[in-house]
Amino acid sequence: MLILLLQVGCYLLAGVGAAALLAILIALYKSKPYPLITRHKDEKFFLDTDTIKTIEFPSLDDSPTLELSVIVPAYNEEQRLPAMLDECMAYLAQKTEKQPDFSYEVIVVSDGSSDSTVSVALEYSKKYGANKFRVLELVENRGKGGAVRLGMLSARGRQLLFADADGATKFEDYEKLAEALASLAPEWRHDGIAIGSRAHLEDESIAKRSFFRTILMHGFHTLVWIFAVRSVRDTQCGFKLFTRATARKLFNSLHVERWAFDVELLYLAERLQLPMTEVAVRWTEIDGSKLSPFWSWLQMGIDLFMIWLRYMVGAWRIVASEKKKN
Ligand SMILES: Nc1nc2c(ncn2[C@@H]2O[C@H](COP(=O)(O)OP(=O)(O)O)[C@@H](O)[C@H]2O)c(=O)[nH]1
Ligand SMILES: [Mg+2]
Repeated sequence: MLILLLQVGCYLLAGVGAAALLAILIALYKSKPYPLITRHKDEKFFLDTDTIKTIEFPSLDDSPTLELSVIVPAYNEEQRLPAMLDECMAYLAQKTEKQPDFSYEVIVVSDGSSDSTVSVALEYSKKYGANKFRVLELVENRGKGGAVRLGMLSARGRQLLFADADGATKFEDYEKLAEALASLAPEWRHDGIAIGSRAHLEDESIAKRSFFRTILMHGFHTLVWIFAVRSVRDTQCGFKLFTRATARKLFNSLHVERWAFDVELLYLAERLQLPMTEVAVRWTEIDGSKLSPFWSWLQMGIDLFMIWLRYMVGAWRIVASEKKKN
């Protein structure tokens, strides 16, 4: 009886192993070396709320015409978005008062939301005008990475920041990121990334979190370290600032559109040896996260492994480094 059970166990294990291997091989076989960035026709335009006309977004390849673009990915964020936008717009207006040559835009990217995220955002566009505030409505959900990318590709700034819709980071801390970025890259043609970081809050957050979430967090950090990024302690903070030159390189090379996109971005930055620095930011955990603790972490773990494997075997390549060779 025991032997029979052992035999069944071995077959089962071998079956699962073979299925996993097959899945990996299929994933490798189906990978395209460079990302295919799809953009529906309607996703190329924004509504000018003054003239009620649709206007085509500019391209990240164009020369910049503003100082700062803020990209806010938003998926079903009708509840959390207003507080974040109020804080952000108030800060930016105040900054312009002190520094009249500072110019900015905010782009809310609705990631195929099914609630009233788009109409909430359009109210802001009406209030502030489409020069300062634009809404990019994706017709189909891509995941946070996909939404951030399309926002970046439509932006006009010399610097580009992405910031989560829940306002977890104190927006004012952009100031610290901008200072850090300026010391890495004096102008937009130079490369540089300033990464908002919650690493200094780790002990505090462990005290508040459940044991299970703490284990998941350490497991995730370890996987990131093994497979992808070694020089950044907090890869996941939704507050990162790029120069335009760096945004062009990274967002045209990015493959992952789901949660692990931050890790791929930083992995690419390490491979391309782009200057980057982590900057401590103030952070408040906001209720309503859409990351389910277990399944999202599992998906991210698999994504991390696949990022490593695909680049290792050359199934994925870096657009920017190919360009450099030519
Ligand atoms: N869950 C989810 N969030 C998305 C998606 N696309 C963009 N986002 C945005 O990603 C940001 C972070 O989401 P959040 O649920 O607060 O995640 P957490 O703070 O990492 O726990 C928010 O601005 C979301 O609106 C998507 O497909 N799913
Ligand atoms: Mg959040």
